[in-house]
Amino acid sequence: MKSCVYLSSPAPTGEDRAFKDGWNSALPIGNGSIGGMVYGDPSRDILQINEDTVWYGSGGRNRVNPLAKDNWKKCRDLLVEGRISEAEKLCEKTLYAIPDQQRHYDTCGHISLNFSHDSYDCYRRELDLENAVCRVEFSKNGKRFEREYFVSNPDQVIAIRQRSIDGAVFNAEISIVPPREEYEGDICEVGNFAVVQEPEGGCRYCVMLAADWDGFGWVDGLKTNITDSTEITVYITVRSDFYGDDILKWCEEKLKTALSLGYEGVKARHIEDYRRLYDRVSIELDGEDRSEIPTNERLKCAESDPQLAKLYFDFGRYLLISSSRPGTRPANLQGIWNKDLTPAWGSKYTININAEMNYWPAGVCDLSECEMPLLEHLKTMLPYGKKVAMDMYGLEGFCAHHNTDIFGDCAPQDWCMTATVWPMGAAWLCTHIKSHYEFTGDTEFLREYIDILKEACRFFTGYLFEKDGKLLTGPSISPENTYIHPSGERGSLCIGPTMDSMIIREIFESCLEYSALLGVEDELCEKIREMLPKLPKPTVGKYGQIMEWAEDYDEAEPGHRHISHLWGLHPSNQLTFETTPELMDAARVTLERRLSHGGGHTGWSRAWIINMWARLRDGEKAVENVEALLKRSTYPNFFDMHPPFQIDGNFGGAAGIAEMLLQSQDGVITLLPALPKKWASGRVHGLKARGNITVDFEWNDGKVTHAKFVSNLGNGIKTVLPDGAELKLIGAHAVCTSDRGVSEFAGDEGYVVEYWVI
Ligand code: FUC
Repeated sequence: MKSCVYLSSPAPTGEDRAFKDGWNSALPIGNGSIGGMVYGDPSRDILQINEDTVWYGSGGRNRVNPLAKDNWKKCRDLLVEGRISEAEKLCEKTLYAIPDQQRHYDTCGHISLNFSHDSYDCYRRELDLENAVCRVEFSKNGKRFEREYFVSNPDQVIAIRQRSIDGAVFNAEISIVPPREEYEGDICEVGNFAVVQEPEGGCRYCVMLAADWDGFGWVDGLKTNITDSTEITVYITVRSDFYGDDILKWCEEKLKTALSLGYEGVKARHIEDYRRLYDRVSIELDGEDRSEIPTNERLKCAESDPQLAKLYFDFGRYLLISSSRPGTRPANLQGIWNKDLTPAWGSKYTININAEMNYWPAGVCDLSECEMPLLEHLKTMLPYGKKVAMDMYGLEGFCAHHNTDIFGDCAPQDWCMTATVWPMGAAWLCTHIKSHYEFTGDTEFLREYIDILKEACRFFTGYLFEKDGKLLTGPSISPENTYIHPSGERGSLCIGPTMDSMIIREIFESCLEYSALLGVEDELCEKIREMLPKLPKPTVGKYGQIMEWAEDYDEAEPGHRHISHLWGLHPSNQLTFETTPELMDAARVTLERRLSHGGGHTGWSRAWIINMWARLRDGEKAVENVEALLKRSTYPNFFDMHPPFQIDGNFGGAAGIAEMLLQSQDGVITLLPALPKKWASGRVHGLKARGNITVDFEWNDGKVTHAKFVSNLGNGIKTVLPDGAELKLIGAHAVCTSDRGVSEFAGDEGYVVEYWVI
């Protein structure tokens, strides 16, 4: 079944809606760096454009509050004494950064495409996820027209072609529309361009356009006019001087190459490049084919349409490949797609869940190279994070708070008591060093990143403090919740929230494991080894829940969207049925409690919940939340709705769907850990398990009938073989079977374990 988002009308392009809700019906295209939103109107079309380095202002600012160093421990002492409001007042005055805002992501404006197609019928618009091409079809007076749009990674251009299928002629007027009033515009050898300067010392960027046509055409300022044509092709490119390029020369070269390759040449290279990544994985869930119903209509009946989950999964992979490629900036809160000059939350990187969630599908979907921008960003952050640790806390090591921007700013963001002072951002990001390594097994990568991990650990060796024999963080928060103190006071600032200890445990343990593996053990490891036993373990509270804070406080908002204290369940594996069964029960109570109070009301929160139910091996609850994500938190263009649009839910949802089909977080590859009855039969090809193991399998009536595991690096494979499995081994041998029924295999690089259940 073809994987495509299909809509039966264009996105509204009228002045009052185009850059408001109309945008949520436009379809995203991108190559990791350059992005476009396709409205697809036959007559007055819009392509809204972005480039991943076009951010407002410049970097290198030191926003740390100069009073912080002398006061953060006073805040801590007040919290220990239970003097919460005094602690929060002191925090506001001394720990909040000045100014409070990091830099934000911007739009590059749009391309307006006016055609002589004022009346039309037989309209269809689709985003073909298999080829990353957006296609619009319509008829005028019985003559058929087709328009295609894509963004090429090898050639760094947006390509748009409109052609008449029946040889009818049309006119077109195509204009570059910069987002700001001030710009330099001109014509050049290949076409025309606009250069815009971002305010406050920000980057300069160029939007350049070249067109190819039959008929008659001329360029006039930012406008290209074409008459009596049967086929026109438009190439657009965008480049900022973030990388220090001569942007006009760069753009001209890209457009010249595209013009000389021609539309079919550029398209063939684009599809080959894209499919190299996309075709690695596929999932099929058997069921009725509803692909001829517009996708936005199908969303309304999500509970009877398992194919939508497959489409959501494919769309998530499409978005990752289209917004994050080696060498680009990481996908931000909106990936690369943003229509605003002042976007929600700055469309930057919120690192108390959102930016990390963007990369949850990378490993399992065999797209680990698309995760590199996030990991590379740690290198950008490191010098700033070390300065923040020193200037704000007087400590060595790497510290970031709950946001970062393209320049790697690590100082606190916003003046917001529930979010701002949380020194865990770098640490959470560093857990991606572990997950990236687990999926790829790439020790060279680990060697390159171990020092960053160590710097994040080093910060906590100085920062943690001992209370009643436990090492705690503070002043911190449990993102972004508020507790009720036994005195009746409400507070957010606290000491020792559960998530902090879980994250620190993870980076400490990784640091020890990888230092030993790489032979780079040092004094820091010694220190960590002493400290680890004193890190608090998760505790069960009065409702049978995992406690969110160091004390069993009630939550002011029991249905809060953040479920930070289940971080150990997902994304981490500190809670498992095998090692901590009583905590798994408590995790279930925690989740039920959140949901019964209205949890999951934002798209990303719902997506996290899917992953958590999958880890709790409850397929019915997981699918209920997949359906809720589709029905309540998805825009017509399939973008995740926070609201407004935020891409994390798309990525978290895709990861959750994979998590329902395959898990490997505890070293054992489990097939169908959380399969709902509705997904009774299907097939998976190419998902990755930790250890760099490629997995294919098929199931029928909820039971695996065939599975194949390829150990790409020769790492051990552990899995439970179903009763009656007929085994075939290539280059492999069985090592042992444990009392839990886990069979273990070993072999040469690329060895294969395959079985059938007849
Ligand atoms: C966190 C969340 C919000 C939103 C923002 C970008 O602060 O609590 O819901 O996703 O990030």
